[in-house]
Amino acid sequence: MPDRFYITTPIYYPSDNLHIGHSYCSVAADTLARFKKLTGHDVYFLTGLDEHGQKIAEKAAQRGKDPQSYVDGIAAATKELWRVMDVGYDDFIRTTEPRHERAVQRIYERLLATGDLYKSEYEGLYCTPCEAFWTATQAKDGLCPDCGRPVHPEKEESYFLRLSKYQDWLIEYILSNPGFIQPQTRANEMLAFLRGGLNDLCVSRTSFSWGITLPFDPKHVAYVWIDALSNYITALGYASDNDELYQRYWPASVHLVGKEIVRFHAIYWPIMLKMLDIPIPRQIFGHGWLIIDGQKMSKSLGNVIDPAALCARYGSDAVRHFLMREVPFGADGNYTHAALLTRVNADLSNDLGNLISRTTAMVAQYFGGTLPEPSAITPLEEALGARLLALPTEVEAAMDSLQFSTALAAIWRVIGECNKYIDQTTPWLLAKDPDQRGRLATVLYYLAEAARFVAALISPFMPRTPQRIYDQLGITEPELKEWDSLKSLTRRTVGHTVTKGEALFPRVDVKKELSELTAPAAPPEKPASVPDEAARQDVPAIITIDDFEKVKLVSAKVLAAEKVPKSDKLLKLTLDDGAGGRTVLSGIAQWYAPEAMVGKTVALLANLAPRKMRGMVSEGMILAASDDKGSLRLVTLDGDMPAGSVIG
Ligand code: ME8
Repeated sequence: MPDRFYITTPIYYPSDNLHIGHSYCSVAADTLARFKKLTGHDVYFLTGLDEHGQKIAEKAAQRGKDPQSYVDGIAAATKELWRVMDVGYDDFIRTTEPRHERAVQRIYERLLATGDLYKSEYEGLYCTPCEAFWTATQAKDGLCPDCGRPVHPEKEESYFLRLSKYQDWLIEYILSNPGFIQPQTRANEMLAFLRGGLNDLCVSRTSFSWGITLPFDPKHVAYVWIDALSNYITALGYASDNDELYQRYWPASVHLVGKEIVRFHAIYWPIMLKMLDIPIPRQIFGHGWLIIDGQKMSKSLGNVIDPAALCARYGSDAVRHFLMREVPFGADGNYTHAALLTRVNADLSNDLGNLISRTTAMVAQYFGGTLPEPSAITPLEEALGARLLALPTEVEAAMDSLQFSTALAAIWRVIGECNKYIDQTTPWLLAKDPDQRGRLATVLYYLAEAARFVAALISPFMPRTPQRIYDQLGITEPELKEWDSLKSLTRRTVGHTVTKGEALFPRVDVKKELSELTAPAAPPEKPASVPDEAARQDVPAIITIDDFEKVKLVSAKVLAAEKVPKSDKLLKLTLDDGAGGRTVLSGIAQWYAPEAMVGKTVALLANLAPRKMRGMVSEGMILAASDDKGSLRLVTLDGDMPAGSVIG
């Protein structure tokens, strides 16, 4: 019986269309799922959307929609994105589906029956974007420790999970199962968190209704994280009439998650499962973030990259290859268009493209397009053959520890060796000497075999390219594309019709692409009649006074100002904000000399998430008016006011 492999991505918040950071995890999960299928496992791959919670309800209201139709729109766009990126999931679960809602209600009932779920009262500081409660010590300066946005006090009668009871069990489990939380740094963080002591977790809300109603107390809706985590079992039919998939695939082999949500998966989720007497997942892997200019991508910072646009330009295989090759899985990595384009040219167009085009062109030219039978081999072929036969094991070892970039690096080392082998064997010289016909045949046969190995091994990463390689090599037999066919070199390819096709990855003009990619998008054409939903989404939404109250504007006095080294635009301002002072970097250097700033009283957006720029942290933003002709004037106060006076 094949080994079972159940892999999941987080279910994403449909608070906006997904960006390349989200697709990073989905591409990793898809790649691993495909690799496990290739190596003969019985694979199940789950993804989906986390559609409940206050944040989604607020977002829908901002867009003037009811939550369900809002999330329906994002769900359709997400499925389309996965289609474009070849993310071939087996199931896509949405937490608003009745199958999920019913099962979550059963889960709450079962938790209540165990006595580990109880009713009490909660008071704390709540971060709406993260849907998480914090203590005052955790939320320093009133800001969420996870996302840096402001928290607000919230008090409610709630249900709690008795996490504290399972703290020691979990510590013990993590210590005796080193593979459970990976990479190891994340396990260490979780152990430190657990040793700090677990508070019981508040798992119901009465302050909003966009959630799953608790069947035994309908004033309450399920805490969005319990609702969300449950997806990994509800999608398999847990607590339903048909739990065949659950019986077959649970426990999950690996939950892939971003590093900031490891805590939910490695602490709350296993404890919740333990309470339910369900086996816990075999592994939680916390990957790093794709960073832009030192910051996590986010719609509100306006630095998101749309993966669909990149796929349309360079092909999804190129984008997938970049995502899996550029950064070791687990670490953070900077995203730049230049790095993507360099990968396209160096790895795909040069290394891989050249190997395939040189091999197929030479078979076409020297053997009329029929792959010849090899004759005697030399130490060069012996070495290349040994490298090819060792490669699948090397790739599998890297994949088993989720080191996608190591696996690709190993494949590309062999591609490099093949290109070197062409230079060493100089087939174009062999072709001139009729006595070397056998030698030439051997060289081209080995190259064609190398191309076959490479095609199969890259297939989990780049699902489209292998078929293009097989077409050129004339390989139609499914068995010659399988994992087992990589256990030996085969003669079955001899006699195949080989054709030189189009270049797999045409070279890109980096300079031209960069200028086009960074140019602002053309304004959308105005619809002739009623604006459609998409067009309407770009119009700033009408906000209520409650929305405005989230913005903390205060007067601040500029104590010192200086130019930021190596920047034409930025001034570093030291401000008295009436609360101990802060530093703000402001892009006003073209309009204001540093000395002209000192002594001014400005309007400060005080609760903006801190932002790293040029190695410094800017803690807020000062307000200014600008026009489209390039003028800019600061907003200052009409008269004297103490620093820290509230504006609004
Ligand atoms: O946390 N780079 O949803 P989410 C890499 N609904 N990964 C990134 C990223 C980036 N720039 N930006 C986001 C949630 N992600 C919950 C999950 S699961 C039961 C519930 C990753 O949409 C992020 O790290 O905020 C996380 O793993 C995932 O996208 C979903 O984030």
